[in-house]
Amino acid sequence: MAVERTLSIIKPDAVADNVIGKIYTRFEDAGLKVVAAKMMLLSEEKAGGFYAEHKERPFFSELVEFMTSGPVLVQVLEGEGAIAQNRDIMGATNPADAAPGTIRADFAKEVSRNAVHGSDSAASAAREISYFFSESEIFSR
Ligand code: DAT
Ligand code: MG
Repeated sequence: MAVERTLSIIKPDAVADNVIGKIYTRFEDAGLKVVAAKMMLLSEEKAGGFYAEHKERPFFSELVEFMTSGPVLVQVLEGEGAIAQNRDIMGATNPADAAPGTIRADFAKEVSRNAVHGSDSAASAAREISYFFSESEIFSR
């Protein structure tokens, strides 16, 4: 399998719950390297643009409101099959459906506040990484 990069976000609920380190440990234990990271408070425009594919969904305004409600930690993860690997360790979108031991099962409380984001395909990873990072801010190792 090829080395890939994927875009990950630790969402405002998990930052507020003070579990950044615990979630980073999950990435590292899964063989994913944090090769770029920044903490930021997303504007409505930045959050809405990030989730543009969901613009017509009934939960869109709630999603943008939540994603702008406090700081997030955005990172690029790199590793073998990183995109699928990250989705695996995140667990299902709804924490009620997430497999035991996944990040969402352990750190999220509801579908609308589900602790982490992870790119779902190579195309979305490329778009999402460049949405937050320039190539000079990414440190492969
Ligand atoms: P994922 O984050 O697992 O890729 P998604 O792309 O379908 O899930 O949705 C993006 C985010 O939107 C998701 O992390 C939380 C929110 N969301 C999805 N479905 C929802 C719902 N039924 N009610 C409230 N928020 C929802
Ligand atoms: Mg998604």
